[in-house]
Amino acid sequence: MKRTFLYLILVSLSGLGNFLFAEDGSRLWLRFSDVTVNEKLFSGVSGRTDVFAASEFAHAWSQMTGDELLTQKHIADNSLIFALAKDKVVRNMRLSTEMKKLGDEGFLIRTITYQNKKLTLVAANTDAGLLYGSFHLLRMIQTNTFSDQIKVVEKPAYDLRILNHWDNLNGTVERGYAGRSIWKWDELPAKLSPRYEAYARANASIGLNATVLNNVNATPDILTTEYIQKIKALASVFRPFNIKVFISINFASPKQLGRLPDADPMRPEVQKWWKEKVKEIYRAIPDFGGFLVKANSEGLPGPMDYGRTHVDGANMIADALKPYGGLLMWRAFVYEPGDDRAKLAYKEFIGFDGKFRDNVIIQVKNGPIDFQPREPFSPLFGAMKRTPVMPELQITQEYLGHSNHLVFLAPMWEEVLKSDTFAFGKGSTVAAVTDGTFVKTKTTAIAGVANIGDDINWTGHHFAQANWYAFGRQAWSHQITSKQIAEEWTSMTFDKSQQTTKSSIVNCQLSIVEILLSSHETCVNYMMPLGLHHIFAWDHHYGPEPWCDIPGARPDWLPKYYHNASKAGIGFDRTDKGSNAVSQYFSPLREQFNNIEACPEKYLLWFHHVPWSHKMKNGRTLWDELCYRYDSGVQQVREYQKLWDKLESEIDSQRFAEVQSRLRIQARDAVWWKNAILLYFQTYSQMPIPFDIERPVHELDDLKKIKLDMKHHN
Ligand code: BDP
Repeated sequence: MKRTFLYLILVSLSGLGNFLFAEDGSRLWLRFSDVTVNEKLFSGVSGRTDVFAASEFAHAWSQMTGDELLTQKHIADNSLIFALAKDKVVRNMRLSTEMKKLGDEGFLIRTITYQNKKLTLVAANTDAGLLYGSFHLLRMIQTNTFSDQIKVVEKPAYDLRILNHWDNLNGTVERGYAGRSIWKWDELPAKLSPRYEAYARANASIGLNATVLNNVNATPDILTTEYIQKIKALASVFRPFNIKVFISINFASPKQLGRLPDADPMRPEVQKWWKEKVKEIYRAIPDFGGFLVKANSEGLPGPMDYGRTHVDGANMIADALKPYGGLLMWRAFVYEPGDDRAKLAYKEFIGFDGKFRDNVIIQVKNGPIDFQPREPFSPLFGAMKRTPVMPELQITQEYLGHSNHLVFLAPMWEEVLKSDTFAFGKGSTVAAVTDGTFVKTKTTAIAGVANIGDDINWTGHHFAQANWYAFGRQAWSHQITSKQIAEEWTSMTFDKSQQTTKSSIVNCQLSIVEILLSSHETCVNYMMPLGLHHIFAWDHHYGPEPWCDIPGARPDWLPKYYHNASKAGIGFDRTDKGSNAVSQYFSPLREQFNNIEACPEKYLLWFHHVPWSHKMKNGRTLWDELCYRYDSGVQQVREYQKLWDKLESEIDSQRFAEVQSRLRIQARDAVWWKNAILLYFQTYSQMPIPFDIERPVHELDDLKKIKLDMKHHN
């Protein structure tokens, strides 16, 4: 990485651009032309003017002001900048320990007074740091937090902040709800869609620095010479934005592509095949990131097909990547049948702790099952004490209403990252056991499964952009609050779409933030409160199907496995009297989860099978509480509809109408969920729905007949 040092100087601001853009959501949160810059401007870029950060800043600047950003080349009176560059203020800073601590991607932004002028300085050790610093400064301007007293020092929590695309080479996207893949494989490498650069810019603006281009359910084709050329073309677009490219690979590739008899990791020809393939990739893309592997999971091939272990398979590929500094991300999403599914990944991997090469990192989903609306954290976090582990979050809303429901996921991820594992005593949060604080590793990382497609607004629902944004911000800083993220995103995304007064903009933004911050809990309430999980419709996971029964299906793919409803009660007994999944957690959590009185109610039915008449902390019976939770989920969505409708005059008509229409779907779906779940479970509880709650408007038998045509949901 090039060592560099740059400072951007804003003495004051002037000018106002007036560009007209369609309000179709395509500009994401980078709506620079809508920024009101209301002071007088003098700006300069000094140091190396060829720095990419400077051109990105200039790009935004010209949209904000309608003016070109002045660089030292253009400024008639550039003596100030030259003098500053030579001045001891800057020289001292260059050498300061503070600068050293910034590492490769950190930056500082500071107001200094120089020759009686207030200047804003962005400084970093590398081009990448400057890029992040410049976007941070832009964000301050966008969110009206720019001042003449800035003192910001930032560096990222994780080394690698990665989007995982589940994009197939045929252009479809697994669990994608925003159109087709943005990667136009047929056109690559010759034709580069302008979307690639826009994608890279958006990622850089929120601190993301890596991408896995293709689905974890990978086909061997991605490793053909033809595809390597296509990947190379994408990598060249992303490189200036400091984004490293990774791909998912299929473990059986040596057999299928290389025509070897098998893909046994102990077979020398197999090892050689991987070495050659990796060499070919690095010849084309010297800064290639590495591979992501889903092996022996959901029918995919892996080392266990040959009586080998995950360690054998991972280390073999890691050895091929090692000479080039490549990283191998190996997924722990495995659940060979045989025990409570929530225990399987831990059981499989815990014995491998400390046995992987140092360029292997284990990718663990946030919860032990599968990206449910709410899960306790996976017990693998903290348990692997000598192995790098990276959290995998799901940005795409597979289990949270696809792109029809407005659900802001930052609070869910914040809950996970801030959960205490107690692995190294109090304070060993999921964040701290994965960011290098407790487990010393060469590389730390966090991944989010992308929700991006080729829809004009990128993510299907306009508000789903907030989840892409939030993932980037939390990957950069796991200490940032959901509230701060919601406020930032809202003020960058819904700024001055209409010519309204300042106070109406503020009110509008307050309403949006209010919706965002409560929306995850709302969704949990109308889908799966109190620790319920996986009671979704078969396969597409949209809508309720707690009664689902597919003859011959794996039991742990069916809702009944998880809810266990009977006349006696409901929930999965994972206590020491049941599957004993609680034993995979550290004390005092395992005792807490094990004890029905101490277990947090949000996880009650995750860990316990509970009688319908069980007394909740608020004095209600479990059955009544369930009814009220579902009902409050419905009421909350209705509230969002009202809040949104009130904003009509504040929001551009296109985005207003599109969100309004999806809120209607969400409200109907919430009623559907409530009716389906309560009517179905009532056949077991045989208790009345509390009389102050709105009555169901469906018949259970009709709800059971619903089979969705998922074309409408993709
Ligand atoms: C599940 C999805 C499936 C993915 C799998 C995975 O339903 O489409 O392939 O996870 O993460 O959530 O591998």
